[in-house]
Amino acid sequence: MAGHDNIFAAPIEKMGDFTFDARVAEVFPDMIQRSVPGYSNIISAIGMLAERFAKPHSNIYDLGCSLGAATLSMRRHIQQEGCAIIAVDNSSAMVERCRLHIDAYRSDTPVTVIEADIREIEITDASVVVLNFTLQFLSPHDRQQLLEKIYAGLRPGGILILSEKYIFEDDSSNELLIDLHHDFKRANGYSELEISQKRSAIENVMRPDSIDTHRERLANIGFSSSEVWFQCFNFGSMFAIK
Ligand code: GEK
Repeated sequence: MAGHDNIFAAPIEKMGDFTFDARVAEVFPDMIQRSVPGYSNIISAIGMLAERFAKPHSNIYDLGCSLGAATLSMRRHIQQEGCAIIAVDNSSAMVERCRLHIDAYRSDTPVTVIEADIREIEITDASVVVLNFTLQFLSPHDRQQLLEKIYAGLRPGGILILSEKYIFEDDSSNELLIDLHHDFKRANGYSELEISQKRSAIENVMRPDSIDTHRERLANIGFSSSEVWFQCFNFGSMFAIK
């Protein structure tokens, strides 16, 4: 069963880079709830957006699905017939547990959980694509390529839901929003040591973009519109429509 996240609670002598291993997968629901402001609201709204945008006989992708929270929310909401959800993650620990969550209930909308790198998979005939806090783990070059592939695989009128941690160009605003995020973590029971050790571990594997960078990149790729529909501190979610 899922546990309490105390991965960074004790002093760590040599800080390795953060990886999505079995230890992380085990505590992931607790970790993401206590670390990402608005996570549950975003998951619920992904279901609502999928209900609105899913088209009959189309594919729905959840890229970097972790334990499948967005997939489960979409599966609950989608009413169109013939939709297929494809959930992808390259962490075997996540995929193994994700399959257990998906298989716990039956539904009319089939879900396939694939262990793969999202940079390698094909995206075809999609009406909805979700990148819920995943794009930020790729290099800038790979972000661009993945978004181009998603655009090419989306049907006209299809939606990309893109949730990310942001940086802000104005230094003092950026620091304030980071501080508020750390207050949020403290309020959720993380200690100073946990906050600073997690920050060091994640800094090498996650380099956030600004909202402007996201919007410009999406427009340059060809998306007809994009908008931030949720933001809390330095975390948020956008949609982009083809
Ligand atoms: C949620 N969307 O709960 N290929 C496949 N998966 C990847 C790759 C890659 N190249 N890089 C990272 N991942 C989820 C939360 S977590 C966000 C997403 C976080 C996977 C990685 O294994 C992890 O499961 C996920 O992306 C990021 O709605 O932990 O901050």
